[in-house]
Amino acid sequence: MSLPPALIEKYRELLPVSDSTPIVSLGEGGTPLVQLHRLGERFGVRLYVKFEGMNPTGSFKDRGMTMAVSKAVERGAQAVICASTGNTSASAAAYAARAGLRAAVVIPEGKIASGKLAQAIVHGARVISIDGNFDQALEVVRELATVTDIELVNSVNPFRIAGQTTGAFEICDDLGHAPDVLCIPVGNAGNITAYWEGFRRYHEVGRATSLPKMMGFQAAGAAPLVLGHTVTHPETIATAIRIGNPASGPQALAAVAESAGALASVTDAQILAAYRLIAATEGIFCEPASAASLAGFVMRAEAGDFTEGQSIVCILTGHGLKDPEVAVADAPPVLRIPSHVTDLERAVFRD
Ligand code: AN7
Repeated sequence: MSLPPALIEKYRELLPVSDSTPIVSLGEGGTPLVQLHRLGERFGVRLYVKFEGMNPTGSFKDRGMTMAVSKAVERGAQAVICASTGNTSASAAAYAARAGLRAAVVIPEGKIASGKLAQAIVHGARVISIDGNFDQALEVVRELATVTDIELVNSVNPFRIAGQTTGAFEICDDLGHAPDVLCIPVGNAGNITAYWEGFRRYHEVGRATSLPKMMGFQAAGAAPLVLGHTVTHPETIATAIRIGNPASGPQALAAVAESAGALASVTDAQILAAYRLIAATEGIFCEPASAASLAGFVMRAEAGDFTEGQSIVCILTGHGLKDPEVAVADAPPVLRIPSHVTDLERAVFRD
C-alpha cells in the first residue's frame, strides 16, 4: 500500500524546499472541495466547502506540519514543541512520530477536545498542561525555543505558513479559478495569513487571474481582531479558536484590508447552528471552530453581502470526531427497545 503523493511534491516549485530536504509526509492535502447546492441556491451563489478534516490527523495543520517537520529534520533538530488548542499538538505529535523526533505539546488546562488529546497521547508526545490559556502557553513555548535547540512548530514558524499556502493552490486548481470570496475561521491567524499568501503567489505565477476577498470569522467571546484589542479571558465552545492574542494578527488584518474583505465575529449559537446544519443536511461532520466559516457565510449572506453567481469557499478546518462531546451534548437519548422485530419496526418508523 502506498500513501497519496506528498503535498510538498505536488507543489514543490512553490515551496521552500530543495533536493536535500527529507520529506516527512503522511499523505496530507488533496482534500475535497464539496459544493453545497441547496444552501448556495438559497442565496444565489456557488457555495463550496473545503473539508480540511480529511487530512491525515483530521485538520489543516498537516499542510503546515509536513513542511515544518521536514525542515526541522533537514537542519538536524532532535525535538519539536508547540503550544496548542489541540489540533497543532495532534499534527505535531504525528509528524514527529513519523520523523522519529521527540515532540512536546503544551496545552491549556482542561480546554482541549478529547479527540485531540487522544491523538497527542497515542503518537507519543510529551503532553504538558499549563495553568493558563493558549496565549500564555504560546508565550512560554516561544521563550523556551529561544534558549534551547528545539524546533518551534506553531504558525509563527514560517515553514508552517508556507505549507498552508497549498490550501489556496488546491482551491484554484479545483475550481479552475480563484473564488470570489474565501470564508475562514480565525484563531491565532496563521491560516488566513497563509491562504492570502497562497492566493497572491498563485496570481503572481499566472496560475490564477484574480484574488478573492478574505473574510475571517472569530468566535464572539474570542474576537480580539474584531474588537481591536487583546482578550484576556477568551471563551467559546469552539475551543480550537479560543485565542485572545493572535500571533499573526497584523498579517490577518493586512490580508483583509488588501483584499477588501472583512473580519467579523459569530456567536457560539451561530457556530453550533452551522455545525449541525452541515452535518444533518450535507453529511459533513466538522468541528465547531470550523463551522465559524459557514456561520459567517450565512450571516453575511442574510445581510445581502454577496452578489448573484459569486463563487464562495468556506474552509472547514477540522474533523467533527475531534470533539465528540459537543456532538452528543443535548442530543435526544438513544432509543432502548427489547430485541424484537415489532418493537424495532415501531422504533424505526414512529415520528
Ligand atoms: C479547527 O491547534 O491554534 O487562525 O493550537 O484547530 O491559523 O490559528 C488551532 C487553530 C481554526 C484557527 N480551526 O486557525 C492550535 C490552533 C481549527 C483550529 C483554527 C484552529 P489559525
